[in-house]
Amino acid sequence: MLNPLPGMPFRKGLMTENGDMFKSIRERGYDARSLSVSHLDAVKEDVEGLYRKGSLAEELYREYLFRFKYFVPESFPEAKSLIVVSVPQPTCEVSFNVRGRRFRTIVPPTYAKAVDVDMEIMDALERGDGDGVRLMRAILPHKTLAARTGLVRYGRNNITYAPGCGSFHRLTSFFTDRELPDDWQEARMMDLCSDCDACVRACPTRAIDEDRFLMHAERCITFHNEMPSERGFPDYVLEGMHNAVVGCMICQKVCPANAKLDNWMVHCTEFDEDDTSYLMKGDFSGPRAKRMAAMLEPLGLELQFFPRNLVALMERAQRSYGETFEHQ
Ligand code: B12
Ligand code: SF4
Ligand code: SF4
Repeated sequence: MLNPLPGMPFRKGLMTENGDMFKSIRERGYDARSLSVSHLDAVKEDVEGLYRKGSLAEELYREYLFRFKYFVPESFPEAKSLIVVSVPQPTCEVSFNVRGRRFRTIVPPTYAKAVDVDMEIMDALERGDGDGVRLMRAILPHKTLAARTGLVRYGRNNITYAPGCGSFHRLTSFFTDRELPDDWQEARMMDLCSDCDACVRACPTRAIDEDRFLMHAERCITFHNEMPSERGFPDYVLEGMHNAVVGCMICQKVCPANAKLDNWMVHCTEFDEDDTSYLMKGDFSGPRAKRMAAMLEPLGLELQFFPRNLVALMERAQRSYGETFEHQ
């Protein structure tokens, strides 16, 4: 899910009369906060301190967390602040076709259009600033930054929640040469979680722990279905647990803070019989692979998730619903 934009150049801002950098962001229904780069060591300690204590699984750290860069980029020594942005996103419905039947499933919020969203935010920030602001995407733990600025609060499921869109939002962060308000504060949990344990009970792999706030991310279905297909699933990820082409929505679906968002879904893509059978075969050599990868990319999907994730979903659907494939 780390999706840096390699080589993204600095971009010059546009001139406008309005100096409010976040105005254009908020007009789009997004929200943003800022913090001083002087907190980067503390952000590092928030994550690395847990690693040193042995609370983060080695594999999780190796796959995702070692990549964070908790310093002002060498190529951007003028960076003074960090901006963290929350972008509401719906669930994406996708359909596959098998033997004359349509199989409907989902891609959870935040996978689709990651690169487009970052570009759009940079444009909006430039427009809002109106005075040649410089921006560079930050390779940092966005939830930590967002919670540490009060932009979001953590749920017990370790996902963050923003006002108005619950957990259905993507996070992204940028370095900037602007001196912006320093919103630094303690990370907080949602009030609702004090009397609730719905996600703890619902998580099928027991990744969310009753006794400690930090989840066991290495047990999360998402951790396994984001890995290359040839890895398969561990014994405790059972057939009936799969519920999305990638990721998992169970702990967000049961959450009362998302009650009004459960049906926030847009239809994104349909794969015809030919495409579906290509994905199910899992032989991605040859020129067709490139075309298929391009078709998957806007959804945030990768060829390496196939055929494993689709096979697992279809097996579940067949078992639960017979041959109808009317899933989700
Ligand atoms: C690694 C990673 C994963 C891993 C590990 C998940 C995890 N919980 O860390 C896996 C592959 C499992 C994963 C799964 C998912 N991910 Co992910 N993932 C990331 C990534 C790359 C880094 C996350 C990270 O920093 N983890 C390290 C841990 C230590 O950080 P943390 O979870 O924030 O933990 C903090 C708290 O526990 C806090 N803390 C400790 N004790 C206490 C006590 C209290 C009371 C409080 C308040 C806080 C607190 O301290 C920790 C450090 O700050 C980010 C992208 C990015 N660049 O940030 C996306 C990201 C976090 N993922 C995201 C999403 C959407 C998901 C999924 C929901 C996708 C899906 N539908 O399946 C699932 C959710 C699983 C879950 N229940 O968390 C979004 C989250 C958006 C949001 N609304 O919050 C992100 C930000 C991607 C994005 N650009 O939007 N992900
Ligand atoms: S399900 Fe309950 S405990 Fe879990 S995040 Fe939502 S409100 Fe908090
Ligand atoms: S995303 Fe699924 S597997 Fe991961 S913690 Fe939530 S319910 Fe558990």
